[in-house]
Amino acid sequence: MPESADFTKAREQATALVRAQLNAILRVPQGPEKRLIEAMRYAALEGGKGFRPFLCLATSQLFDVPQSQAVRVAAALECVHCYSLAHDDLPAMDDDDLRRGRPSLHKAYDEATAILAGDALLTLAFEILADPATHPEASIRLALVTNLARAAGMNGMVGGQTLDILSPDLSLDVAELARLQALKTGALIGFAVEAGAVLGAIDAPQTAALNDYAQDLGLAFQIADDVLDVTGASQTLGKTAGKDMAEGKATFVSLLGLEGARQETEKRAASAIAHLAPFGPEAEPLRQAAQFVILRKN
Ligand code: GRG
Repeated sequence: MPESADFTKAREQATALVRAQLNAILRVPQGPEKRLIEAMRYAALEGGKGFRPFLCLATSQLFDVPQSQAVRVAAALECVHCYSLAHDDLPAMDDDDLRRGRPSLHKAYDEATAILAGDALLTLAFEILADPATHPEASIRLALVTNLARAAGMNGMVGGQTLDILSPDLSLDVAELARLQALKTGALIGFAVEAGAVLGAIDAPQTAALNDYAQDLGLAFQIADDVLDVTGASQTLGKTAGKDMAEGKATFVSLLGLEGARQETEKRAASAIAHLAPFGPEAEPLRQAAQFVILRKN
C-alpha cells in the first residue's frame, strides 16, 4: 500500500512552506560570514521528508491556528532537527559522510563550519519563536520557547543522544531502549504535535491525548527507522545503512528480531491512531501520518 496521495501532498506543502520561511530568514550576506549562512541553508533547505513540519501544521489546523504562525513554529522546529542531524554526522558522533542522499554538512564544508552552522540553527530556532510574528501573546511564545528547549535539551534530544553514544556499554533492554528513543527522537516529534495545541491555547485533556499520540508515533517512527537500517539500501535511505548494528548498539531489531520489530511498529502506529478518537474526522491527516511511519522507505 503506497503512502496516501493526500498525505504526500500535505507533507510536501508543509515542507515548501517551511522552506520558504527559512529561505526568507536565511539571507546570504556579503563578506566572510557568507559561508556560515550557506552552510545553514545547505543543512535546512534541501532534502528531508518534512515529517515534523507536517505534524506541526496538521495539529495547528485542527485548532484553527493561522497558518503563518504554525509555519514559523514548524520552521523553528526544523532548525533544531537539522542542527541535530548535522551534529550527529560529525566525526565525534556518528561520523557519517552521507545525509539526505548527499555529503553530510561537514563533508560539504568542514567540521568547524558544520559545528557553527548547527549552533546557529539551534539559536535561530529560539529567535524565531520569541518573535511577536510567531504569536501576539507573550505567554504563548514563552510556552513554545520552554517546550522546545525542554524537547531539545538535556531531558530530551541531547539527553537521548548521550544515552545513544553510551549505549554499546549499557546492555539496554527494550524498555530502556524505548526510553532512549523517546528522548532522542520522540521529544521533538512530541513538540511538533503539541505546538498546534499551544498556539491554539487548547485545554489539557486534548493536549494529553495528543501527547499520547505523539509518544506512540515517535516510537513507531524510531522502530521503523531501525527496520529500515537493516532492510534499506543506503541509496534509498540517503544515509549509511546498517550502522547501528555494526557499532554494537542495541536496536529494536537486535532486541525483537526483524519481524517482531515490524509488528511493534504496527502496534504502536495503531495505538497512536486510537489516541486520536476524541478529535473525529478532523484528525485524518494525523492518522495518515501514523500510516506513513509504517509505509516509509527512507
Ligand atoms: C547531535 C544533539 C544531537 C542529537 C542528534 C536526532 C538525532 C539526535 C540523530 C539522528 C540520528 C538518527 C538517524 C535518528 C533516527 C531517527 C531520526 C531522527 C531520523 C532522522 O529524521 P527524519 O527521517 O529526517 O525525519 P529527514 O532527513 O527526513 O528530515
